Amino acid sequence: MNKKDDKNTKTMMDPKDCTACDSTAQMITKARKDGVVLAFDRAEDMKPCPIGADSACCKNCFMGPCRLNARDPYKKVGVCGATIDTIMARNFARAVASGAAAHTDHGMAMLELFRDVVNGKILDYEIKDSFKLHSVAKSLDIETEGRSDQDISTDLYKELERTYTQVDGEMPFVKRVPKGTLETWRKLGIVPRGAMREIMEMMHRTHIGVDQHYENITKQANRTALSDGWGGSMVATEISDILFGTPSPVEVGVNMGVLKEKMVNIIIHGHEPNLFESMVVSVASPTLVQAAKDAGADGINLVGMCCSGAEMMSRHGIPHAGNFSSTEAILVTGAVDTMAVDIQCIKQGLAEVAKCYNTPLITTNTRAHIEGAVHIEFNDHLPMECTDEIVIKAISRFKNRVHPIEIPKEVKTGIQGFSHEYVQYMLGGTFRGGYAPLNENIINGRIRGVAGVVGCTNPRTKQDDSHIQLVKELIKNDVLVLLTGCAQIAIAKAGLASPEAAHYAGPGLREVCETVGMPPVLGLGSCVDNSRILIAASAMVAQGGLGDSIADLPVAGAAPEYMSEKAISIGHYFVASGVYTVFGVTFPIVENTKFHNLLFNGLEEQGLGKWGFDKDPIEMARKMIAHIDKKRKELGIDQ
Ligand code: XCC
Ligand code: SF4
Repeated sequence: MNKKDDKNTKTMMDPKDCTACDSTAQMITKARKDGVVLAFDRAEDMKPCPIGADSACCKNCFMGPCRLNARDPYKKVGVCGATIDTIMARNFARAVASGAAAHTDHGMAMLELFRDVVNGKILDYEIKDSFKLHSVAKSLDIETEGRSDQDISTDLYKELERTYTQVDGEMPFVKRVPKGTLETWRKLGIVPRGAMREIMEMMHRTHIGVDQHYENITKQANRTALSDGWGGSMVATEISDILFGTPSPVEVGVNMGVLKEKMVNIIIHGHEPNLFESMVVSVASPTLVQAAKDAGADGINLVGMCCSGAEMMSRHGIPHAGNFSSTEAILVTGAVDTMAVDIQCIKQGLAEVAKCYNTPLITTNTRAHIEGAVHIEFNDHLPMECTDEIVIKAISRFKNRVHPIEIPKEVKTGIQGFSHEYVQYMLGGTFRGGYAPLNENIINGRIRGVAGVVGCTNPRTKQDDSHIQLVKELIKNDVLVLLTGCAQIAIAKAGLASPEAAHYAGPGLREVCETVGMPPVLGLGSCVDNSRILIAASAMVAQGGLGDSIADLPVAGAAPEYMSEKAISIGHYFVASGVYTVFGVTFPIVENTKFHNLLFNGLEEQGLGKWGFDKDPIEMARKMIAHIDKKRKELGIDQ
């Protein structure tokens, strides 16, 4: 049952403590008035199991589940004899495998789409960015001179298919890894072969009675995570750019105020851009626009949420209504005429909330059905069959709106759409005698370092709040911030994505922002677009003056409000690529154990990056800045 019972009413948290987003707070209040329960309330009701939270519980076989005591972690072992380190390492590795599988399967779907566009089996999409096609092909040593896009694409498909299917050797995009980083991986034996093999081996090794040394389990977790960052995710990003266009800066409005009372409002929420791309075509169809007008609407208003929203916002300037923690809340406006979803981060709770407001919730992907939702399968070969149907459902809901509408007014406008190519063009490009401008600005200290702030929002912590505090503290200290996913949306809602936000930056970063006309934070897109940060980091190494591996760079990463296994995979591929990466909210580990020491120190001693954890965003910033300063010192640029 979704309607709350009376006994819950007393203990409810003030909406202002649930979220830093005024729109979402307004909708939490309305939901409670309407008797509708959201994830914020369920989070209060659902106390996490403390043993599970510490990852001290194993249920990998049916002699268990075995629960160890986090306060005295070495006192007990599981029925099979597994120690706390084995149990935590296996749990962590399985989270990496699941997150990597999600990105890899998404990337594979994009690659299959690309294949069928190239061989002429799919006619509704085309190669939009031939320049990008050529540059990706060149980066993989595919001959491009004097060849047709068709021939280059055929070779590129064959090459990238190895990302998934190869059983031995090195993945194609390993060619982009800086020399020093690659040497370390080769020495450690963690260069990813093929994503399917790495994920399969990870699942095998974490089965009862296989790999029972936390160091060896972590070694395969490194390889699996790298197969995501430099494999599945990177393929998803690069192929999506080739098919749909590489993002470049665009001004766009973010937050629930992008809904329009007098229009048919359609929200697309999920991760794969093809559904959304076809929606753009459907909502422009003169027949459907006319149908909307006949139903009394001014037109059709298409907006995005979560990651496919972030991608479409970056590529096409499509308005974005909010991040993960706002997806149920926005339905409470009563103004959403249809929400259509594909894969990942789609709360099952949406079905009940949608029902309360008579909003059709439409699932579209064969991999992701939800009980109580309408399923209209999206087929790449006939995409409009699904997307037209979504529009028709939305128009009919508009006509039959029964609920009063309350749309929060907030919209913040900012600049989005910074692909790694654009970052390089803006801050790199031509060499001025010495190093490229980004490197030059880092060397001369105007920019102290670069931070990637990424990841989800999580109802276990005040929505957006840690993102905002962390980013403000970083830019105040002259750290340039790159953003993706729900973090990017949190920062956009706070108004920090506009060039005017440069006044929050320290004097050095402010000067750079004012010269270039850019905001102090650069939004790069969705979760898979974290691969853009890897490419940007590789470019920084290639442009010289900052060492020969990613681990040498004055950079750091953070996911202050993460919640998904994908975030663990992303965090771990940054760590394995050489980046100090700090997470917030919670960390699935018992402190003062060997496995903890490996993640938080040992990996760095092997030449990789390392994990960090802090609940307090200002402390988190302090740790990241200290790391950046340490790297500057090692590079001899700490004047
Ligand atoms: Fe999901 Fe990608 Fe996390 Fe947002 S940030 S909650 S994973 S939508 Ni990528
Ligand atoms: Fe218990 Fe070992 Fe089975 Fe895990 S694998 S549930 S520790 S017996």
